[in-house]
Amino acid sequence: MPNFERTLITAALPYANGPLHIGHLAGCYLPADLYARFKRLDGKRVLFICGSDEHGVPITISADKENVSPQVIVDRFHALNKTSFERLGISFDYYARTTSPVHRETSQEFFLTLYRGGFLLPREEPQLYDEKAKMFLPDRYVEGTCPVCSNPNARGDQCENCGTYLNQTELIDPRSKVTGTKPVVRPAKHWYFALSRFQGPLERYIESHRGDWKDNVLQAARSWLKAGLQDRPITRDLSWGVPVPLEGAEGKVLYVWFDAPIGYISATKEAVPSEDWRTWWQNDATQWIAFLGKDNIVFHTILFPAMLSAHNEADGTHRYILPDNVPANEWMNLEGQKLSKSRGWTVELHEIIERYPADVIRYAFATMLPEQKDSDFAWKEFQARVNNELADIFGNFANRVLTFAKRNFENKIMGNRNELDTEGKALLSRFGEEANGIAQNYERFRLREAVMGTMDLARAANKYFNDAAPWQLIKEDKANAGAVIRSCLEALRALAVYFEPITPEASQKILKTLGHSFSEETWQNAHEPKLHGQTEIGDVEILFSKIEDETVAEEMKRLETMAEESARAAGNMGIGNVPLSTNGKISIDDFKKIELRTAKVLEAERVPKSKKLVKLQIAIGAEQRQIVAGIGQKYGPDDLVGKTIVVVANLEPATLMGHESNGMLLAVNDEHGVVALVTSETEAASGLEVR
Ligand code: B3M
Ligand code: ZN
Repeated sequence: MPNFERTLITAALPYANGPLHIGHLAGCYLPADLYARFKRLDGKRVLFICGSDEHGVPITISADKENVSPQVIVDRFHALNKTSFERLGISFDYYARTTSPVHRETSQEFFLTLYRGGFLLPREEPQLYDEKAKMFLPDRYVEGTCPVCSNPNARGDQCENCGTYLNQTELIDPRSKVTGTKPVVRPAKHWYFALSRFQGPLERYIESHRGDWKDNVLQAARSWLKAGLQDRPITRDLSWGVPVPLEGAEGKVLYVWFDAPIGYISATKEAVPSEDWRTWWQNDATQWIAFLGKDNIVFHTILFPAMLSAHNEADGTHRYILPDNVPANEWMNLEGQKLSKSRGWTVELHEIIERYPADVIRYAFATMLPEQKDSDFAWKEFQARVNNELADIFGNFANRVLTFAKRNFENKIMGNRNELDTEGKALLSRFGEEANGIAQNYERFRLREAVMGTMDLARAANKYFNDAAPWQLIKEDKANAGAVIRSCLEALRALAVYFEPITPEASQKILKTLGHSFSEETWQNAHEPKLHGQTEIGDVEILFSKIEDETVAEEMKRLETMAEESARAAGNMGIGNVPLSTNGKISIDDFKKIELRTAKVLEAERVPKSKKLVKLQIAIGAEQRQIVAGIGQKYGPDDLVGKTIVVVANLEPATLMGHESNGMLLAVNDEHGVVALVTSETEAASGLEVR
């Protein structure tokens, strides 16, 4: 590996249009932070940059929904996400915003350099236009059927089902998300980036990393290259964004994927004084590691490298570096299902940090990173990791050693740094060797393994304490017991260093208790004894509390409730306590749109892992179908089979905790939930109309 003088670490700039969730943490921000903290301990100069991506259609769509300006949205979520990161101990050196003046200027300059270099060309191309709203539709304002996989809800820029990147005019049966009407095709003028010219250079760039990049990243980049690079429009008809700095481009802004990555550069300008930003971006002795989630891979391995290369050709004096590595992760699922905000199947960062200490979250997630393939987050596993590893191994070792030293050696660190017993010395030199292996895992972005390896060191320390049995030894030979405890205290100090990337708060606490500071510590010298004899040992706190079974049950219940509420809000399972409508009266014709019918319950079973959901097979006349209802706290399967209930028969299907529901049963609710089913008074046949 070349000898770099400094490491620039970027983490994808999250859209400031909603709260971040655990998938973001595991996919990008925790790995980036583990790596940044490791590099700092390894004595490297590090600049760790992130910030809010405050442009783009996801933000204008959120603003439209709430009927507020985009600024209101980005102010809210920039603050929320920045605070979540701080509370989780994500150690960004700078957290920027792409609405800043420096960013606007930097991206306009970048655009103009490419424009003058002949890399941006105007073109008139057919685009979808909403005649009712009188506007051209940016990609995410259009939905339609995917030409590749026939998913009926593909977006104008990408089909989320098969992952294909689309041109909006390729959508079959497009619909405008603004008015719901079918848009027409009209020519629109935009500037196109000459991406196709970089096919060869990018192929060589990607293949030059075949030995050091992760397979998933190489594959994503190669599949784009294989399809052949096309010139891409990089301007949009929108009012929110960085204005295109050309005459005749009024009302147009830079495409968010053009300005967002430039955000790393403008953030650096804001983070470091004057011209220093160039040493981070335009110096071959800088190593740049770009952390991001799976869906951002092509933008960081193809589009942005091409933009930087174009800038290099156009500028001539200054040369930008390209990413040295892009260690993107796969997805993290939640309790066996895809994370989904709209389905309420999510755990948001600002919430989880209210309930658990940062270190506990960091450790547990670090053991479950989706590095090679998708991983699954389960609350039971969270509990097991925290209780059986973090608390029982690392926490327990710290507690036993400190308590023993305080009790038996007058509250002080005994002896001096040369007075270790033989096994204690062996333990520390083993630490030194294994730390090299762990460092290699960090460098190769095998962070899960690095974390497991670190926990193994704590395991070895515990074993050493058990084998040495100082509580026995002290009865016979106090000096020898002192040497054992001195070894344990040095091992604890070293563990605090090795665990710092994972559990920074606990590591600080341990060193403070030992009257020691990080300034004397590096990854390489952590195994060398350093504690000063006679130092007073501070108060001993329990480092990690265990997670109770009830807490896990509460988390599961919270998930279920959220999933049900989301389904209800989406109008698919109208069980709830809704105030009576006062003004929003509907006509009899409106009411007739709702098809209510009697149905016979044929079979019923509880949905696994859910207290509330019951899955029913029902007959509506000759037709048989499945519905899922949130009535499980009042009704069990046996109460239901054979009943004649009333269902909304013409409701769009919905999926609840992975089970399809084809209709909704009617039930009486109070504020605690369901109190009674609506049934037919006589044993009516099923399929009859209810009105
Ligand atoms: N905001 C996409 C995302 O949040 C985008 C990343 C920009 S990184 C330059 O997934
Ligand atoms: Zn598709």
